[in-house]
Amino acid sequence: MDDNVVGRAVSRRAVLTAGAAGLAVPAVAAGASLAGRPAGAAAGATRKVTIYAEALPGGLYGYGLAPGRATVPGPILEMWEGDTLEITLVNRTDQRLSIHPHGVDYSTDSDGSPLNASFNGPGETRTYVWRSREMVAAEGRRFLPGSAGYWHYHDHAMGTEHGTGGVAKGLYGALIVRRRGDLLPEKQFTVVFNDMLINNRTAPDTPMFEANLGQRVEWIAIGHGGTFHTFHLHAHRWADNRTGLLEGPADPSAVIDTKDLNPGGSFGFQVRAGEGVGPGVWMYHCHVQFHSDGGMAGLFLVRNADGSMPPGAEDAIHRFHGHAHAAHHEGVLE
Ligand SMILES: [Cu+2]
Repeated sequence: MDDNVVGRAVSRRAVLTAGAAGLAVPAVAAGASLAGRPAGAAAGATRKVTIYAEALPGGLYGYGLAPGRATVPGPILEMWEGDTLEITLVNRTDQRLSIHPHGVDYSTDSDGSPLNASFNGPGETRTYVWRSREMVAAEGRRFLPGSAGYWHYHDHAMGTEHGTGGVAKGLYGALIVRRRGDLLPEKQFTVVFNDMLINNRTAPDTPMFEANLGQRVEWIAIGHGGTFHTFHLHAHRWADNRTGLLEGPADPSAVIDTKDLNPGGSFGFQVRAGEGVGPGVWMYHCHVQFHSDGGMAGLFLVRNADGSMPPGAEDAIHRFHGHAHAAHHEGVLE
């Protein structure tokens, strides 16, 4: 029964967090049963998930958890450290494509690369197996790291041997491997800096993420494309470690509000929305100035604790939408 609970929770979280819109995750219900599990109780479990790759309007492609539900970015996939995720990828496109993970273990046939003949031909279904492991003490006072982390997955076969075409067009998403005992968020946002785009969109059409004051929100930041970036979130800070949370008063992690976000890289963190600063409309953006001016910016709306709009928020959102992101508007309109 426990395995079913966890399996269902994983897929529900993935379903409910799919897409660029930053939808709410009722993780309190799903998470409570997970958080209460004895450490290690479910280690070694195998979960199965089916993912559909589909063409989307505008020349984009996306991954989804049901036919007709593909999004950019794809669904947030989560696993407990020590568990295995068995992914059946259904290719509903006329293109060669795959799914290739970062941060977990896999055999060459689950590599997702044409090099290893590991991809779905047009219309094909193929299974990929991702394994994770817990940290273990090894000889020589060494610790072999576990798999826990904020990782990501992406196509590695469309367009080129490296999936450059698929990544450019939206075949990417977040992969979270959690360590037992990790705090679970109430909301999750995936932000992908992909060349000069955020989630393949440009301001003011970038996602506006929303939370109520005090909610525990998790950001997963991923870099793609051929350009280097810096991710910045206004008015919030996090610890530069695995979780973004200080482990205690002696935790030596630097506390930051900006972090490099480069192709292939990823990180994540949790903050309480508006903690110490209150509700309001806060920007997230690339801090390379010509990138933010060019449209690499979006909004984090922190509502009042009761969900109502704080003073000035409507005006700020309106200003953002009327903003002069001139270069990009011209590009979009052409
Ligand atoms: Cu940038």
